[in-house]
Amino acid sequence: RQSLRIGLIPADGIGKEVIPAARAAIEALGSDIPKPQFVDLVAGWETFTRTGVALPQDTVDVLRNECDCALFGSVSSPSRKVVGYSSPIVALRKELDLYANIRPVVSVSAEVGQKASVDLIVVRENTECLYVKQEQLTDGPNGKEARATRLITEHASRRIGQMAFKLANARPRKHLTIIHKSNVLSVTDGLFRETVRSVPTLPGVDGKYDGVTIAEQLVDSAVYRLFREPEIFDVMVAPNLYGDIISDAAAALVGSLGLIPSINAGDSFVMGEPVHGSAPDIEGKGIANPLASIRSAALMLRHLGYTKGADRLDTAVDQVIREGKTLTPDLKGTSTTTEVLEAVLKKI
Ligand code: NAD
Ligand code: K
Ligand code: MN
Repeated sequence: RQSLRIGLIPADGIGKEVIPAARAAIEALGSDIPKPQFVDLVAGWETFTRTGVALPQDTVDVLRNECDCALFGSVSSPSRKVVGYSSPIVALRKELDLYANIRPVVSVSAEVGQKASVDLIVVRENTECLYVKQEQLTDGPNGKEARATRLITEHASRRIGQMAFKLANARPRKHLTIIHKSNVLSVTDGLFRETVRSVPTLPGVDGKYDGVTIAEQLVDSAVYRLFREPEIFDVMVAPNLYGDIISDAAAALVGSLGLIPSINAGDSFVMGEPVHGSAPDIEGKGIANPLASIRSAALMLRHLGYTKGADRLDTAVDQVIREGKTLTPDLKGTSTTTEVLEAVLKKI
């Protein structure tokens, strides 16, 4: 590959502050990766208020036809229902069939309030569950009634299960925990659980996952154990909503959402994305933590096989956290986004 075409979709709020930092970090890698070519693309709430569409078709087409990968910032989705609006990130994950959301949560320094020995990956199913967004509001005999469809398919559960086994098998501990609530939701979560469990018996697997130990944990007690003994978890695989919640909870153990990266991965495309949202409470102040986005760039590069570039980004971020001198206020520091970026660039 001569060049690496990277779509950039900062979207809303602090996305506009942290995605440029990730871009600068990638540019600093020089010849460790093919020459990056960035393509600026729009989506989000601001795009919606300007144009009436949150995810322009052009953005999807350019990503599909002209990009090798992408970085997404964060959207400001309103909590109330707005006619014609629907979350562009949820739509993008579906449009590009990015069925796996992979979220590593790792502690590197107790100094900045990180709970020791957290080293886990949340593998979140990214296309279905309650996020199919089929909701109805009707009038019942005693007032309004709201319903939502929760879709769990064998197909989606199997491919996320395969992804989780593959990731677990590549880690030293090789331990996989299936998160569900099938004591109550025996049909939907039951299907998820059984399908993931059956991955090692699929044709073609041929004992590949014999070394992986499998555990299960109900989602509520999983959060409890996550806070009390996070070291028991290695890879956690979960349906969409549980995975969303568990990974935000895990972020608290390492000090800040501003540290947690993710990739949205499919079989033919990958999009890096910090786990956090648009953070309206700190938007425009120049103090958003850029490290989650830089780590997301690293994760994206690693997924594409550019291990050396990814390692350099991760090592630089870890060094800045360990030194503890240049940190944003979410990590009890006093530095700005730009100062943290500069510190990372120096390490790179
Ligand atoms: P949030 O992640 O935006 O913020 C939660 C808290 O964490 C806030 O106090 C914020 O200041 C802090 N925080 C988050 N990222 C930070 C960073 N990089 N540096 C420093 N502090 C950081 O979650 P929220 O407040 O629940 O949601 C705000 C908006 O973001 C909503 O409109 C929501 O829909 C949207 N959102 C979007 C995504 C996405 O784009 N995938 C994900 C979550 C939330
Ligand atoms: K985000
Ligand atoms: Mn979330």
